[in-house]
Amino acid sequence: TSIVVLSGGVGGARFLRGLRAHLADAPGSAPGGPASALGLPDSSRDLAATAPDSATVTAVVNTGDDMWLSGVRIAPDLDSIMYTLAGENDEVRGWGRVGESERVSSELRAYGIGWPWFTLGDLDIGTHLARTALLRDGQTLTQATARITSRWPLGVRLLPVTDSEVETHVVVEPDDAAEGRSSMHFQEWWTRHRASLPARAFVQHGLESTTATPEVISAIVDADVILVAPSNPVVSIGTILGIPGVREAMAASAAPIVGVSPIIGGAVVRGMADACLSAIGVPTAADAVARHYGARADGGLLDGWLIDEVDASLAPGIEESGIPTRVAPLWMTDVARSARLAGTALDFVRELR
Ligand code: GDP
Ligand code: FO1
Ligand code: CA
Repeated sequence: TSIVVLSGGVGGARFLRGLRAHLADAPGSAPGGPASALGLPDSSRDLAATAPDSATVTAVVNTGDDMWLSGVRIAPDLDSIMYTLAGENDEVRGWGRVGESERVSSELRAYGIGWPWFTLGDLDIGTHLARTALLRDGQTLTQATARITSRWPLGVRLLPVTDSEVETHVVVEPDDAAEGRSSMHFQEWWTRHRASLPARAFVQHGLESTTATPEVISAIVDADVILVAPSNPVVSIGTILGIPGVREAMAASAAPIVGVSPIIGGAVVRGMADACLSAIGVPTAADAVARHYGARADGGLLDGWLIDEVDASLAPGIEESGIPTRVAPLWMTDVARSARLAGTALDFVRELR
């Protein structure tokens, strides 16, 4: 079984960690099955029953947050997923490496290089240097990512959605808060201004003459299952879908497409995705996000949509819009809960087949 997950950073990373755990624990996991295919330790293969159903997981990852800073290429969502699946992420802070130090960053600040409000941890800089070295040697971001992620047994293949530098910029009011500028890189709007400057639009710079990578297109077209992680619908999933070739590949794929709502009880679980949704006129509600993605039968994205129990009253309304809906606990507060959520999503896919 080939499972493709469209993913942003933290929400996507948590979902992928749960999916990996679910597949490792599934009764069907046999030697040579999901556990080994996913590069997990032997202990997780002990459930070795009979079914030879092996699963591979490929994450198609947003690269719109990426940028050059202080001479290095930074890819926040790829790194969030890599660190989380490696168990190396800072769970409390929500980004970067655990046990991080900031000596290099304070030197850069002293030189006035980089963004003073954006901290590159010392360990994290190791990743950026490695990526930059590979890119400067002529490798694509896809190749550089494969090389960098091979350090850890992630159990998930990470594919940047594109190898081109397509970066998300935010169109804002050119007032004092924006220092007179009418647009800025997403990272400045998100991290420096905490999404507080009203956004008029999100624009993908560098979109001309770009496409999704061949690896992404064939992963999607050949997938047996496609899951849309509970990621930011605008600047994570929206950015992925905006890369030419992705929507066409999704439409062409025979795989059912099931999405998981990042909105629980009419609020974002963490972060400021609500500011992104209001900028594009979508209410912060599980049904509104489903309608925004659209029913696949009507040329939209989704064959199915998972919402939380607290949003269950929305279910009939969503189904009227042509999107079959299931209700499940969507909080990914620990790996076990995330694994159950992933299992529910896969059960739902089976019902839709
Ligand atoms: P980012 O790139 O780091 O912003 O991460 P993503 O785009 O992957 O995901 C951000 C979204 O994840 C936010 O809008 C949150 O609402 C959502 N999210 C975070 N934790 C959870 C959770 O436990 N359950 C669900 N359903 N969504 C979550
Ligand atoms: N988020 C912050 O709030 N402050 C930072 O200084 C910061 C640095 C940083 C460095 C590398 C990296 O990959 C991510 C970093 N983040 C930081 C997180 C990042 O701004 C965002 O949360 C995402 O781009 C949104 O997904
Ligand atoms: Ca992101």
